[in-house]
Amino acid sequence: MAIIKQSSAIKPSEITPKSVYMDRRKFMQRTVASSFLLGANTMLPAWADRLSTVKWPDLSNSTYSTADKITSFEDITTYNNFYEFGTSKSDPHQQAKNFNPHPWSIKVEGECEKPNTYNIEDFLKPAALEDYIYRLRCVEGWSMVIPWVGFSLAKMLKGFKPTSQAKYVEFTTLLDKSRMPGQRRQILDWPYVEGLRIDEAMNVLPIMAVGLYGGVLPNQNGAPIRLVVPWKYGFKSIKSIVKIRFTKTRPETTWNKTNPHEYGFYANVNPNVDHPRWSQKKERVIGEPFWKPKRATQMFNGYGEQVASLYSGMDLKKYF
Ligand SMILES: Nc1nc2c(c(=O)[nH]1)N[C@H]1C(S)=C(S)[C@@H](COP(=O)(O)O)O[C@H]1N2
Ligand SMILES: [Mo]
Repeated sequence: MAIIKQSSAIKPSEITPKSVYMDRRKFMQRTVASSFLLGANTMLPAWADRLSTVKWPDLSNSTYSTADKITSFEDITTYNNFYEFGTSKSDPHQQAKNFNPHPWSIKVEGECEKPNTYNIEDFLKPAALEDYIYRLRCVEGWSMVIPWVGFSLAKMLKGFKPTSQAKYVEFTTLLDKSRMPGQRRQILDWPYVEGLRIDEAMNVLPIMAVGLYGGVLPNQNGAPIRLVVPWKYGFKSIKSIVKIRFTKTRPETTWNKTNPHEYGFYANVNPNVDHPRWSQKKERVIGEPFWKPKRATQMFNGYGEQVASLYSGMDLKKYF
């Protein structure tokens, strides 16, 4: 494990992260989304040299946000899992530096009335964007608290008018080994694919995230758009999505295919169901000093009130 730095409880509005620097040209390429909202012509000169100063406007805080202490910007952006950019925690922030996520479109297909290829700008309606402070609990036994900027997955999906045949929804990450160097090695069966049951996807909690700490989404966190499902282990929260498909049958998902014994399709955070190789009862909170005791992992990552009913009558040891 990497050495963990202590985090500080700073509000998103107060932070001025200093770690991400990009040259002006790259910066402009990758911030089409925010230029679109902020009005590039007047705003650009003032903030063009630092990604950190780009802020999404007028964000209200989601009622589902946790009040727990937020992890530092530095830990959130330097301790990542993103195998398309390398397998160690420090790889993505190094290897994703030059990734250009603009222009970006999402292909929507399958069981819906409005299949199409949508530009990411189509979804960036200022009124729909909110701050969502969610704890990300990785299956590896650690967690961090991330102030996402995003919008409701359910609202997005409803816009595509899924048919009654749509029982699941599948998400796919970009496949491009020239831009995602980790894909040159067969570590996983690329592209990375994840999926949800349609009722899970339509729950109030999942979001499509387009930013964090009030700014645009850093490449290493899944730019320009990624899923966040707060009651499931982190691997369900798929990054850099280029395709959404409504299906009749359960999608074949990457980690479940890779090792079905260790990674179930549901992957609900559950302290009572151990991973075959370790306990899931506790988690190390990234940024906490080493001497602090681990945190007790919460059932459904603390979101039982919103999601327990999705699984009533299901044996969660069998459907892990
Ligand atoms: N495409 C893709 N999405 C991914 C991953 C990945 O390797 N590739 N890693 C997952 C895992 S295991 C975790 S814990 C989270 C980490 O998100 P973060 O780096 O933004 O904290 O992303 C998830 N989404
Ligand atoms: Mo993870």
